Amino acid sequence: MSTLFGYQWFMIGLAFLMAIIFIVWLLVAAYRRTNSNIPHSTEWWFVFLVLLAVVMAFAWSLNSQAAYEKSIEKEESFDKIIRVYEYQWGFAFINEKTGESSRNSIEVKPGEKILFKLSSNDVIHGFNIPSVGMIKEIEPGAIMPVSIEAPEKPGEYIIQCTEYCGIGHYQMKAKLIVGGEA
Ligand SMILES: [Cu+2]
Repeated sequence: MSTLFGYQWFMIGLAFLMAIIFIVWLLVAAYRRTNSNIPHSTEWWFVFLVLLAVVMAFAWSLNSQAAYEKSIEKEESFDKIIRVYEYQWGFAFINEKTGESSRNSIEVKPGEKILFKLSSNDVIHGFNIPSVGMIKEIEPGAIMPVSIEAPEKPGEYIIQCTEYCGIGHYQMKAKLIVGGEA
């Protein structure tokens, strides 16, 4: 997390430095143009732009690398990462680490931190777990990450679609089964 901040400051600093160099260079060029007959070369513009592009590309790659590492680190802090495919009309769950899959029910442990990666196979669906205050709309073609903390009390909790998605909408429900030891 702190590394990302570091890179961001690095980039801001770099942008400032480049801006200052650019302004000084413009002033020098303007001074030369008005005060002497030294031929003004356009090659320096080109060199400067290439240099700027290289430096910015380098900074950008550092920054995206840091963002990538941060996202991995963030995912590792979850107890479970579950891909959720919503379709007309139901829910399919796949555990990203173990490959375990289930339909219309998902088993978790009390208090577990769960990252759901939601997607829709067809139309707009909703993803609602009233017991944990989760409600999200999912459009086809996107993967939407949402996280919950499983209820502490073992039992069955409802997961349901909250966007009207056709004739089967009212039966589009799944169970969040909380059981076992945390
Ligand atoms: Cu639906």
